[in-house]
Amino acid sequence: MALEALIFDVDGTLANTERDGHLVAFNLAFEELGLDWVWSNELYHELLDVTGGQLRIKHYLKKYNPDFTHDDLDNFVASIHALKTKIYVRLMDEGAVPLRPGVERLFHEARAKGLRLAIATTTTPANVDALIANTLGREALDWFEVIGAGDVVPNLKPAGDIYHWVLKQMNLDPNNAIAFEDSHNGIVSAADANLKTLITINEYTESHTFDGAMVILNNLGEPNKPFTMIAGDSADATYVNVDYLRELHAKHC
Ligand code: XBP
Ligand code: MG
Repeated sequence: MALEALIFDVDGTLANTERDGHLVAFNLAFEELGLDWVWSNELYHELLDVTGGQLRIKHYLKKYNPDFTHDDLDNFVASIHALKTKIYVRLMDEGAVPLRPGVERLFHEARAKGLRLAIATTTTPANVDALIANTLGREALDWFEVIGAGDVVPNLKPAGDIYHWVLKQMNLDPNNAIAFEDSHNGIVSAADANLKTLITINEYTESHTFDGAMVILNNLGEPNKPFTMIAGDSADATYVNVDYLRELHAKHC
């Protein structure tokens, strides 16, 4: 089985968007709407167990603010979330969040070597556009054969729906691809679609379990800034490049 494609999660994998983008945007939206809800970094860490912004707000209300009531909660939460998305896009336009180490380098090399690229995320499509356009340039959106985001599928991660959807759009056998994820929910989702996964952890996910991961790294690394391997076979590589991915793929897929 040859390696043909790389499928990337977005939040926490391409960039640390949760802390510097989503969390900031949620709090600004609450403030703008006159709500006295303030999510601390610690609270957000817990709330991240629930994927999808609207479901996360509902989870927050149920668990941490049970006295709050509203006649039409679904619409109210949808309106908060719409404002949060607007604010998030503005933050990205202001250049709030850079890509994580190695991400841009790997995209360029993978493209040069003919690998197919795709995205599989539970975030809102406008957020993906804003991150990519503001870090790599708007034309980089065309680097991805498929961008699977948000509610194109009924169930968000950890359900496998989004990875199944992306594989179907690409007419791709999971054995010919690698997924890139940062979280437990992410790897569970990818595994449901029979994809092997490379994990780069971050501050919110370093204590997660990643059963079945090919390798767990602190980040993808750069030639002058090696990755730290947290779990996985030792390798000669010090940063993730296409040769290293082919080696991992041959071993695991
Ligand atoms: C991302 C998410 C999203 C974002 C917020 O998970 O769970 O909900 O936190 O974006 P993953 P929205 O990295 O696994 O894709 O508010 O647009 O949902
Ligand atoms: Mg993620």
